[in-house]
Amino acid sequence: MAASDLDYMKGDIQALRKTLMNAESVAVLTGAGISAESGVPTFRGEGGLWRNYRATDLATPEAFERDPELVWEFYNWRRKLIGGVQCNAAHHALARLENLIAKFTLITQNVDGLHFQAGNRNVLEIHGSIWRVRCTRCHLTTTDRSPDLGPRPVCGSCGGLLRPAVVWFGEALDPEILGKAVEAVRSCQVMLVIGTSSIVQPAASLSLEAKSGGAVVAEINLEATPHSRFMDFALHGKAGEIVPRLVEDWS
Ligand code: BJW
Repeated sequence: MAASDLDYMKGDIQALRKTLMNAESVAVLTGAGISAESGVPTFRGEGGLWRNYRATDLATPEAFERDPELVWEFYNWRRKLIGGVQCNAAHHALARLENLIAKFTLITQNVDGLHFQAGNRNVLEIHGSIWRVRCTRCHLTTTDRSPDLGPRPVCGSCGGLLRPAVVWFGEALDPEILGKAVEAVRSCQVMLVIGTSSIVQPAASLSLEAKSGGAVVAEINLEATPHSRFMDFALHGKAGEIVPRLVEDWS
């Protein structure tokens, strides 16, 4: 670990665990890093998807308009990959945390559905879900867990071209879901920010909202992020090792 990363490490696991044990209202924001130990690639950093693929070719509405078959190839590949992985210790620990806290909201940027699979209930999927598809003609959204939808899947209702029901760059997040996320972070006592590079907006700003609302904010990440300096806790390590320790031995 570089000296500059160590500079931003703040607090320790036991102090954060105690802070959580005293909290009645907790919000959590997760990103791709929480699913990395399950075998789901992240977007940025070592092994990240955007190292090998250009986001502008695959995750924008313009890319889909230009070449829907290329975009579907990318999403079918990810559906097969994600469909074969299991939740890891960090997902399971957050499911346990939801049962320990009176008011708990899990906001995820991930589209993999692993938080639901682990047993969390109050989950806001702010970037959508890879397991939902939306018709580009009639806008009907349906759930489909087939591993491969083929190169040009069509709507069972109107025959229009289907697209993944995820949020691409340049698209607005669902205002109702984003509104619930903002409400959760503004009213929480503690916010955990786990496995996100804190680069993509508006998700990245949620921890700043929590901080300005008076919450204790804690980052858990392999490395420092642009937000580490604002955090009350910045714990650097694997989510699958740190998050379970936060929910150990609550009496
Ligand atoms: C571990 C670990 C382990 C690894 N343990 N840690 C303001 C300023 C500048 C730009 C903008 C702005 N506002 C909007 C923008 C534009 C854009 C944006 O933010 N661009 C930035 C790149 C600068 N935002 C948007 O376009 C958004 N839309 C929007 O704002 O619309 C406005 C609008 C209003 C009204 C009308 C129209 C428009 C939409 C953003 C959508 C993002 N979509 C994607 C794809 C989703 C679908 C899919 O999955 O295919 O979402 S991109 C990708 O990035 C994905 C992720 O959810 C998102 C965030 O990535 P995340 O989760 O942080 O992953 P990584 O890989 O970046 O980081 C992983 C982290 O984990 C690293 O830090 C590792 O260290 C760590 N890690 N292993 C712990 N084991």
